[in-house]
Amino acid sequence: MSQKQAAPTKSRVEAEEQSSSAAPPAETEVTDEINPAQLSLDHEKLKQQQKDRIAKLDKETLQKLLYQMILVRRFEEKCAESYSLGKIGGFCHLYIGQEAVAIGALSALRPDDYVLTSYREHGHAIVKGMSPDEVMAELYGKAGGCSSGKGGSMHLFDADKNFLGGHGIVGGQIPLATGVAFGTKYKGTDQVTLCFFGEAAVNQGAFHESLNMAQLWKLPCIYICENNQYGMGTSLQRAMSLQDVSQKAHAYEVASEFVDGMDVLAVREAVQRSVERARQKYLPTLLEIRTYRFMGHSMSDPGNYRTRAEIEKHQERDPIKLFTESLTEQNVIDQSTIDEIEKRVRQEVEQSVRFAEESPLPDPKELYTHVYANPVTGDK
Ligand SMILES: Cc1ncc(C[n+]2csc(CCOP(=O)(O)OP(=O)(O)O)c2C)c(N)n1
Ligand SMILES: [Mg+2]
Repeated sequence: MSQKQAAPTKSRVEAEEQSSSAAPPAETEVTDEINPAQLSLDHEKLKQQQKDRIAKLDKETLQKLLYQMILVRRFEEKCAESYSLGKIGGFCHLYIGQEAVAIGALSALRPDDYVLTSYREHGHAIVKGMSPDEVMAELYGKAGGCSSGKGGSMHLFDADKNFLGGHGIVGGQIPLATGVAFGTKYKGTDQVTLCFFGEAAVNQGAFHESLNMAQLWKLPCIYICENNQYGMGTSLQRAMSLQDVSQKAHAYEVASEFVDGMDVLAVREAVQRSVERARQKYLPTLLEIRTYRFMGHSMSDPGNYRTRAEIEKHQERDPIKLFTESLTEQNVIDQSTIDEIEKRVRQEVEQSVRFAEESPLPDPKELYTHVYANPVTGDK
């Protein structure tokens, strides 16, 4: 008689490293019912956790994080306005509500680390060091854009800044990032690669193949699932059998954590732990960062798959509002600091629109440059 196999352990890596994994909170189920008392309790609890983290950081770092979140928010509000005016065409996916994820995560990196992400990438690109001018011009389809106006919103790219896109194929960037991490390890550098993707990408085979190889080959890649709970108009509940995304790492013995994506400092700390694991031990990590997008999937989303009440419930935990309140209560900033940040941001965003408006359209002669053609068949 065959011996009964022992139940699989949760994760060998987790057990070894005592990573501070937290289980997703039970109350994450989305309902239309709003309980103001519960909301205010949640808000206070989250603020207290954030305050404990604030106490560990210097004023300059904290103010920079707030400035970056406000810059990305205002930049995208301007994108929405310009899109409605017909100045931006094609697809345009806004990141409003999710800012704490990119800003917290990128604050844990060195400039020479790599970042790859999906089409919801305006914020990642700006925080990785690309100028709002070249990003806005790209959205306008102008020659001054980072991809010479030929890529648009979904194809921001800057190899000099180690920002490798901007990808329109759901999950397409996951194997690419795995390859980038392989490349840095092969060359013997200690750079790490951050790969962002939505929770719908987790159902793609490419995600599973990448995690398997990353752990097997010990690659310094950090997989960040920005779980905003929807893939276009389909909720996570309707599309995924195991909704605790962080648990999927256990199948490959990859270390994982569940993180509150509305707290910029919680994200920063989780990514710092992952970066250390990647730089020092060449080990991958999967982070499930739970967040919510306040706008539609793209600018053309009628939004009839969720209620206004559901959106408002999540807006109570707006990451910028939460961080501003915590910083104010901790005396790190006051109203005059907030006004200064808003003024500086307004000028930068207005400047980016001026730059985009004044930049010429791409020269028609450029039509076939940078276009991939198969050298064997000649297919475009
Ligand atoms: C391989 C592939 N299948 C389908 C699509 C169409 N599509 C574009 S975005 C999207 C939803 C992706 O949702 P998620 O990964 O959660 O990212 P989010 O948009 O929420 O940031 C789908 C299905 C695509 N671009 N690529
Ligand atoms: Mg999603």
